[in-house]
Amino acid sequence: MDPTATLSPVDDSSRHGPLDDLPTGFRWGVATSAYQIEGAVAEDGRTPSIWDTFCRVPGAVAGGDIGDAACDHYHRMPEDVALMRDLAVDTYRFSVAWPRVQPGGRGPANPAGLAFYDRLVDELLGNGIDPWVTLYHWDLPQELEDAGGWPVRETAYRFADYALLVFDRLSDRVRTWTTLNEPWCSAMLGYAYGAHAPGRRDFAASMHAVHHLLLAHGLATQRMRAAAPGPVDLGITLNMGTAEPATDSDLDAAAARRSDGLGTRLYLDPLRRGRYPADVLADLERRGIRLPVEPGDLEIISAPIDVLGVNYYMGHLFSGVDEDGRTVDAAGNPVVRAIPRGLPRTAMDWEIFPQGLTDLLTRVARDYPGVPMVVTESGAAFDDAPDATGYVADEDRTAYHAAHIAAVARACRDGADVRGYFAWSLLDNFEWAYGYDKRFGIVRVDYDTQVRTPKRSALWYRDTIRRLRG
Ligand code: IFM
Repeated sequence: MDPTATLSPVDDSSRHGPLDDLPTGFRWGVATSAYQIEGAVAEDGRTPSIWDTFCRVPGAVAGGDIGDAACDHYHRMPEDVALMRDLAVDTYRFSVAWPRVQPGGRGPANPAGLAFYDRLVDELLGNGIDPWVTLYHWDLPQELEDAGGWPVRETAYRFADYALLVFDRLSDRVRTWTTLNEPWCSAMLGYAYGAHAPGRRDFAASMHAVHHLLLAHGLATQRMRAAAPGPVDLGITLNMGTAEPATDSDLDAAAARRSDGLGTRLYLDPLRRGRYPADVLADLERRGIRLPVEPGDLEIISAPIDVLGVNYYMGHLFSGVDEDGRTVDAAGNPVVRAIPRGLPRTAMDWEIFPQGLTDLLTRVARDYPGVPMVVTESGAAFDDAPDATGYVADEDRTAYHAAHIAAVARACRDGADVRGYFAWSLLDNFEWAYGYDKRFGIVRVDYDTQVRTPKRSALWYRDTIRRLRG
């Protein structure tokens, strides 16, 4: 199929509910991250990140996949920007690779590394696309992990220095800055569960990482605000879901509270209220863990932000009882078990629950008012079946985006201030520990040839954007 062909517009109003409630000026974007697409890991002075190291650990990543080439975006950037222009998106959310810009995580900027992002920003602006920078999407310089990583306070100060190097170079052209992407993943998947780089399994260390990630955000935010040459929008992106009790039992209510506490309130409370949630601190205390908070930290962490990025993929019901009827696990901690709703699932085995996005956005608007939100990631992996030309008629992914955009519109109707939706992801890419097998892109990447082919979801997204823009 000719990928430039116009599809007949999908009638969202009958299929998924009205989109009229999306506000004027709503941003339509696509998102990626550096390690997942760039490749060129040893070029122009870039040094290894924790993901370069982790990928070499036998069994850490499915299929032994590595990010050395990824989507070769580093060499194909103008082609990828042209693709975005053809898809009619107005915003591109990308991340900057710390070890490309500041090899080793300390000292001066690497001019060749910064120059890549300089060219990217110019290319975007030249094509009428607004650049949206994420400063950290999980690629910590390996040297900083060797010095202790996020569980160590010093890493927060190193991040603030790095942030300023990028900000000084790009803030004359970039208005919107996200400090961290999904600090929950950095802390929990990286330091508690060992599923992501650096692959540690130490719950206490992960809680220290939470505090230092938030401190890093606050320090960088303060310094960027002070250095801003003009108006800027500063913020952070959190991955959040919904957590509801599976039944009205006290045990299930406690399980939902614990999940919500560690997944959402542990981040939003200090960021927006300047304090950690008392129930979470008490739970941690019972496990002998204290957050390493020093005087003044919470004022820094709660520095005002201009936008909150929301990444949503799923919502859960929780039970406080395991399959065998136990209420505490082998380590003596209360059971927190996700209970399936019986909904259709993506290739990640994640339940598809668009209403959860409405619920999440309205909840955040209610409990943490005063800051606009943008859905900085929403998307799904499916087992794509390309035709002979590489085209994927991904009705499943198209329906996923349509349903989640409609969910955003419902949240806006219910009073949430949501100002954009970014599809995750522009391209099929390196899906971390799942390797290249899980494809989230609205554009297919043939990893043998690096040919990009817009899927049906991309064409639908383009047509929807054009139609809603009027
Ligand atoms: O691919 C990731 C992305 O890097 C962060 N948010 C979730 C996506 C899908 O797992």
